[in-house]
Amino acid sequence: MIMEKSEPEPLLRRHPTNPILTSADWPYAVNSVFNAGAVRLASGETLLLCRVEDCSGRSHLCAARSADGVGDWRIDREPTLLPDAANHPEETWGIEDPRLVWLEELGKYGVCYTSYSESGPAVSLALTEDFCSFERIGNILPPENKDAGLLPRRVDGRWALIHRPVSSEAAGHIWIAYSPDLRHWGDHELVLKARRGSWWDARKIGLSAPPIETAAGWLMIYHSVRSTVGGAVYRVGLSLLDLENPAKCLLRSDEWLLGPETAYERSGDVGNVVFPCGACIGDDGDTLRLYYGAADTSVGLVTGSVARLLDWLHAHGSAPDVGR
Ligand code: BMA
Repeated sequence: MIMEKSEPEPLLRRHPTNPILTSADWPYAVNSVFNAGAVRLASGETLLLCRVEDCSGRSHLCAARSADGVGDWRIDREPTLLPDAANHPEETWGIEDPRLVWLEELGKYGVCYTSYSESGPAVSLALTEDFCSFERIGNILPPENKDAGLLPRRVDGRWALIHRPVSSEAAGHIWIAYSPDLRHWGDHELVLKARRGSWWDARKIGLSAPPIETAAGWLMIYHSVRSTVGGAVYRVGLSLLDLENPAKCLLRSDEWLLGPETAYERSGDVGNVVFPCGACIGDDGDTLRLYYGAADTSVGLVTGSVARLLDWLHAHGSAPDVGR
């Protein structure tokens, strides 16, 4: 007898209207729209700050707003935040991959982004109240570093920033830094190492959306870059950081949660890439909307439940190797 293969409810479900945003939706000519940061505004609307690659190959950021975070996007008619190479030479080759957080203490949103300098990618920070005007704090970590995101509140009196420097062996691990004022960063600590060998998250990993605060700890969604003879494959997994000491990783997932499967994830400007930069939580406090760049070409959306993700991580995760 042939047994039917049962399909359990996936932990992350692709939205049926995926990809939810593409270059065809844009009010001005662009090559591609992907790797969007996400935040819920006070009005309840969802704002995506998308990485938009123009037809010169350089990227800028452009905001799109929607009542339900799924459709009817209102897209800024012009770029929202352009590189400012005259005042910030580290932005010469564009600005990319924003991660957004609401900083309650300041009454402002923090926007961490990659500034693409002639010396390589670096981490920059800007603040905004409305995603119309921005106060650039500028380059906060030098090249080569990217995949940075702030925690939304101070931990033990200091701001905390997740980031991903690249070492001389071309390995990329996830680190944390602290600051009294968002400008001066130090006390760097290694949080999570890329695994080695055939693991899904071998060699290079980096933050996806900024960590989500839960009673169990900071839920940190992260991406991996696996090198294969056919090119790199970008996938997404989970980790959990200690609430009061986020440098301490409690658990990491042994398996990936999301990988390229659909046509729009498998092929595009850079195929085999799912690359989330932003997540929003619904009014129920549990529904997760995770926005990701698909093949460096469009924006996809997957939904899930924070409680289910945590249960899964506890059942299928392991304590990380803490070797420095
Ligand atoms: C990473 C970043 C992302 C990009 C990904 C796949 O290194 O540059 O912006 O989506 O590569 O090309």
